Amino acid sequence: MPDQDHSATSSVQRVRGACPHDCPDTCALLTTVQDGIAIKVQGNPAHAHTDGVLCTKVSRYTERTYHPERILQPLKRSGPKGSGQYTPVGWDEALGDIAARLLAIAAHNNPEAIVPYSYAGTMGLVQGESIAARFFHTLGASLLDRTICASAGAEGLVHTLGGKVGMQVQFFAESKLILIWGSNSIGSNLHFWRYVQQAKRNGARLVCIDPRKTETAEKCHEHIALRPGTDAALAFALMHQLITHDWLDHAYLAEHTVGWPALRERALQWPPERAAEVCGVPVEQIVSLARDYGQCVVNREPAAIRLNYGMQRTRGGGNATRAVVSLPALIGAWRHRAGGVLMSSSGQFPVQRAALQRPDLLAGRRPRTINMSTIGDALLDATAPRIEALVVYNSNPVAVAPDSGKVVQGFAREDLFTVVLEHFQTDTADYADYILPATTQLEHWDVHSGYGHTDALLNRPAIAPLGQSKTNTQIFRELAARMGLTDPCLSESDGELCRTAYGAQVDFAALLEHGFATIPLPDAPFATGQFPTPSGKCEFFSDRLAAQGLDGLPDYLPNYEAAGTSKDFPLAMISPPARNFLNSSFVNITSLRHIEGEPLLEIHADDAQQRGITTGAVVRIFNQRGTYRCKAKVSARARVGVVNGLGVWWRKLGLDGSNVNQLTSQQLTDLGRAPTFYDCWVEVALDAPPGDRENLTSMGQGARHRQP
Ligand SMILES: Nc1nc2c(c(=O)[nH]1)N[C@H]1C(S)=C(S)[C@@H](COP(=O)(O)OP(=O)(O)OC[C@H]3O[C@@H](n4cnc5c(=O)[nH]c(N)nc54)[C@H](O)[C@@H]3O)O[C@H]1N2
Ligand SMILES: Nc1nc2c(c(=O)[nH]1)N[C@H]1C(S)=C(S)[C@@H](COP(=O)(O)OP(=O)(O)OC[C@H]3O[C@@H](n4cnc5c(=O)[nH]c(N)nc54)[C@H](O)[C@@H]3O)O[C@H]1N2
Ligand code: SF4
Ligand SMILES: [Mo]
Repeated sequence: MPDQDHSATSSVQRVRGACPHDCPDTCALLTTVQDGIAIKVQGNPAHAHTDGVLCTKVSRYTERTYHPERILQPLKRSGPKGSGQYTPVGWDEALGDIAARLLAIAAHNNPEAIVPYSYAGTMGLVQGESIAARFFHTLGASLLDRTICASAGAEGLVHTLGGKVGMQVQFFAESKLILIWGSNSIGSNLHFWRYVQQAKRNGARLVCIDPRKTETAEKCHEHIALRPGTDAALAFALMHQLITHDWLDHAYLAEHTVGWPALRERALQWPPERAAEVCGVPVEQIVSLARDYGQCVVNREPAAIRLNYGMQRTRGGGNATRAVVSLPALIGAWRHRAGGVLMSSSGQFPVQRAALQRPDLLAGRRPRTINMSTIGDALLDATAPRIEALVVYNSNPVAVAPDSGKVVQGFAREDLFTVVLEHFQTDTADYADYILPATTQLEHWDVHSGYGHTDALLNRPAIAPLGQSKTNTQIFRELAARMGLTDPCLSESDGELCRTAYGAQVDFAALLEHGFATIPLPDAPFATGQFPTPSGKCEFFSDRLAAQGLDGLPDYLPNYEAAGTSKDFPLAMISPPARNFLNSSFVNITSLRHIEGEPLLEIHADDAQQRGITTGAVVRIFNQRGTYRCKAKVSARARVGVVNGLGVWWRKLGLDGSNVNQLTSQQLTDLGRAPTFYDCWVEVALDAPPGDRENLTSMGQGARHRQP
């Protein structure tokens, strides 16, 4: 397989690929290429989950790929950090200088002073952590704890079900009751929503559990608008009702679970009235949901839960996940292929991570680990070895990491050497010493796993790399060579890496031929237990957690910054993703940004009225960490006491050059060391009434020089 197959012919070709974005759907793409130019990106109809359909974002992929602001040559900083001023330089100069700087830091200080920072800009196994990981492991650089999205929920899953495992997504179409819990499926998991519609047509009842009245909540039969971070309380109240009405599968509990007597005891402390108080929802809603769920065991009908990461971004996110994913075992829902729970399927892929990333290259060294979710504090920490160099790829931390006041202050350090591999001059790239032009998914090979279905995918390049862009892998290969790192694994080609990703576990010939391959799995994986836990059972009580000195049972842990507990900051703020962006990706795509409009704060009419706020007014949202200004929208999407700051906008496209993360904190979750984006108290005040142009300076101008 050639490394880069840029066969530009005059004919029209259709090239099979995979969507690289951090989305549970991992769609199969078909790119139409004419004379070497990608003219259309569509869904591959041969792939059942994709079904020929893509979301609006990726349907416009050519607009992103050929965007006039794409970075197509290496850039060297020519102004102060954060100014966004750069001069083009050749690859030779850029890589030569970066290699020399990194070598000097490694030699004079400590290789641990060098820190990689990456996440899921591409979810590709090759353009993600392959050569990059080998490079940093060879150097002995600091390790990165990649916690920014899902690690609280992941730990919750691991300590209950045994891994990131669950129902097969397509069987939701056969469920009779579907709880969509902490997820805006229509916005962020569109292909799952197709299965839900099928189920609905077959008479299924749909319940959405979400503080925000999302477009998904509107289309369900019932919406439970609980306070952020109170999901465990709701789960315990459901258990309470299942127990007191004896809507239980006693045989399943006896044979396939651990710790039922103890969990039962704890759940009995949660009568619905107590949970209603904590969650801020009517007690009848809880009782009726419990009845619906309980009837499924009585009638032997499948009940399914689509849990998603929206509910684990608060202090108790890990415990809440444990409580919710315990529910199916109480009613024996796992006996049905259309019953159980799905949070993430990623643990079901046989990815050969060690072969790809080669942790053995550490050769006995144990570098420290930096948590990506507290990068602000880490950059400002003066303890040796101070972070001296940061190499950022597949991520935009200045926009997406919490407590951005601190993040920006850290990135602005004059003594920090920062390299950013990017497609665009993001908020993070504005602080780079060098910006290196990376290829997009249309320009490189990759292999994909996913977290919302269980098909492996292959991505073929559709077009040649634009301008002087290079693949992430190629950039790290060349950097390694210039730094005198000679292990042959540092020069493996993308073709070899694609084959390494699954080794013999997935038929590579099938990937080449069809573009995807389904991982063989049982229809109802836990119908007879066989959970991948140490006990082989669903672990309500986890000995592994108890051994760490933690509670072996799930519990309800109130938010650090619970709604209504602070006199100064009486409102809770959540900041869920916008439908037409993907985290901070696509914010610079004009047609998509026009659909989203501008950064908005949704606020309930009662909360707005108390503060003299009307739709279109500019508001100040503030807490102990800072202030962020945007326009308000008085909206029934917001519940009383909770405001919604939508989307991860680029800071430089917001008023005053900031975004919602100016307000979020670096406090971490109970399990998984993850951020608590949706555990954030604020106050909101009127800044300027609607139409006051004077207060709308700098919208879209990029007040990019502003420091915290
Ligand atoms: N269009 C689009 N799709 C995306 C993304 C995107 O930015 N845009 N992001 C991608 C990424 S990185 C991820 S991780 C996934 C996330 O996918 P999901 O986890 O499904 O996340 P969202 O759809 O954002 O749903 C989060 C929902 O949780 C709600 N929520 C907030 N706090 C709580 C809470 O305490 N309890 C409950 N029950 N609900 C709460 C929010 O209001 C929101 O509607 O989506 C991916 N897909
Ligand atoms: N307030 C708040 N903050 C949040 C969230 C929230 O809900 N609320 N969501 C959080 C979540 S769930 C996540 S996952 C994180 C996401 O945070 P990130 O993983 O940082 O995701 P993006 O913001 O999409 O930034 C990815 C960047 O990678 C670049 N990229 C894409 N492909 C490639 C490639 O092949 N090579 C290189 N070199 N670069 C590439 C893109 O251009 C983009 O700028 O944000 C988190 N931040
Ligand atoms: S972002 Fe999600 S829905 Fe859109 S094309 Fe990619 S995988 Fe499919
Ligand atoms: Mo995420």
